[in-house]
Amino acid sequence: MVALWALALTLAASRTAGCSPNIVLIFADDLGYGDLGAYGHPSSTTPNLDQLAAAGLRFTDFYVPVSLCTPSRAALLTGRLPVRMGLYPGVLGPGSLGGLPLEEVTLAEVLAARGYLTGMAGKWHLGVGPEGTFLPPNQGFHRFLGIPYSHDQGPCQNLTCFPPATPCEGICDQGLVPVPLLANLSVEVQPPWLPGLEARYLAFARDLMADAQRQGRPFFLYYASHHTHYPQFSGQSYAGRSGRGPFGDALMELDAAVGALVAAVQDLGLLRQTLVIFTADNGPETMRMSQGGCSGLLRCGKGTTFEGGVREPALAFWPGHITPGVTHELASSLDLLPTLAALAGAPLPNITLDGVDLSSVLLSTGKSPRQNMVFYPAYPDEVHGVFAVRSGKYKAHFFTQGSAHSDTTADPACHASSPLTAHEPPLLFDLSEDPSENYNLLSSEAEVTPEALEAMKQLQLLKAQFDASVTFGPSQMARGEDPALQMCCDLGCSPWPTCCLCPEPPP
Ligand code: CSN
Ligand code: MG
Repeated sequence: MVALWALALTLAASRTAGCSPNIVLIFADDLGYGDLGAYGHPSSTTPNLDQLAAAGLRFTDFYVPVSLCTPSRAALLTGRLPVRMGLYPGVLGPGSLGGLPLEEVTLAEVLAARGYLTGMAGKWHLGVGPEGTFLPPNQGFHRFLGIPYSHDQGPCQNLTCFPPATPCEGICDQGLVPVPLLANLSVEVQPPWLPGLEARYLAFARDLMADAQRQGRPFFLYYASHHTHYPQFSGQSYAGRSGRGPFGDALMELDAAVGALVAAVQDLGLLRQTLVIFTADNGPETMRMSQGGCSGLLRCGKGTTFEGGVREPALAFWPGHITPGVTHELASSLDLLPTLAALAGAPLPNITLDGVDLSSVLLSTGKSPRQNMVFYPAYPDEVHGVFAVRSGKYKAHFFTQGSAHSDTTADPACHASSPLTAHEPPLLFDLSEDPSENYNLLSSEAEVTPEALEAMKQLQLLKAQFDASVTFGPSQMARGEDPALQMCCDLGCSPWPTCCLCPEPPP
């Protein structure tokens, strides 16, 4: 055993600078801290993710800055807080005029400039815009196959069950175009049968990897799964098989896709040259009850700044470079751009970044340079600023607000019925002794310690300094919606929008 560890460390130390690793970044949708077997879920079936956790680095304290899809994805791809880019309030819709501003520098742009072949499969949700201005091909991705927003942002009934075209349970938005599957900037199928997506995405991923290898360049694959977002779906091999209902079946198919991606890397002989990262955009949507995912021991879920909304599972797997283990270092999706840029030897964009380089954590050469983490609500404004701040083991909530996304949990503080509340003094939790945020160290019943008072002062100062330093970009959501911007494969057809139908070619 000792010899194996020593070997792993020697390999880590011998990592040659300038040899840019391939990168597979897998991003799950609405998946909570407690959903994976490796994070303690008792009835999930996630053997491939559990294997990545066992053979890679498993983060216990990994955060997204906002517990909602669009802003979380913007943070992931730019290393910047979404308010800086105007990605607030809420999420983008199919007809939104706004999107991820083109002047933002994405991870794909950083890596493409370094010679990577870049591709994205899956859910974008960072805007479509006129002529597809905001789509991935205009944001650094050489190739794109996917749905430009959530699969419930259109009439998705009949799309989620097996066999195709059977009526399914599940609620999705009516009066919008059927969800399109795009290949680069054009509609490939409208609407695609959702349980068939994974096979298409995997074929896309294998082609990207093989083409990059043939061209003698590294690849960056961003694999943004729709699975686990409501309404859940899964292919024939998974429906009813997980032992955890529709959510578990969808998760099981995502898990199998992760296994297939790693197998594809292995088949090309690239395991030691490929860093695989897995995390998710936000915590569980508990308003869907048992179909909404699980935050485990953490409080609340999606739409809130409690731990269940913002703390996510995160795994990093890179045989020969990353020593298997668990890390309690503070880390964030904001850190991926600077970290991956450092590993790839790519220069950082000349712009304010909120992420830090975590390569020392990945390669076990040092501690996390991240000391603090700030959390914005789904509907932020400059008057309230950040709702919560974590520094070391302490987290202070200056404002809390429930969210409909976190309805039905046992704790009313999570629910939409809990209004925006200012806390003076803040709620203060010691997350190492109390990760569930149960025991406010500053409550009137608590015996307030000097350490707690000191932590409170430090966090108050951090909030004040941070809020004063951040400029909100003009809201992209405030640019409004034009239903005519929705992508339609049959331009000029009627009756719009139901006529936007371009079925799959027969098999
Ligand atoms: S999200 O889920 O896109 O994963 O955040 O599918 O906040 O109004 C959120 N929302 C549709 C959704 C709407 C979604 C909203
Ligand atoms: Mg989401």
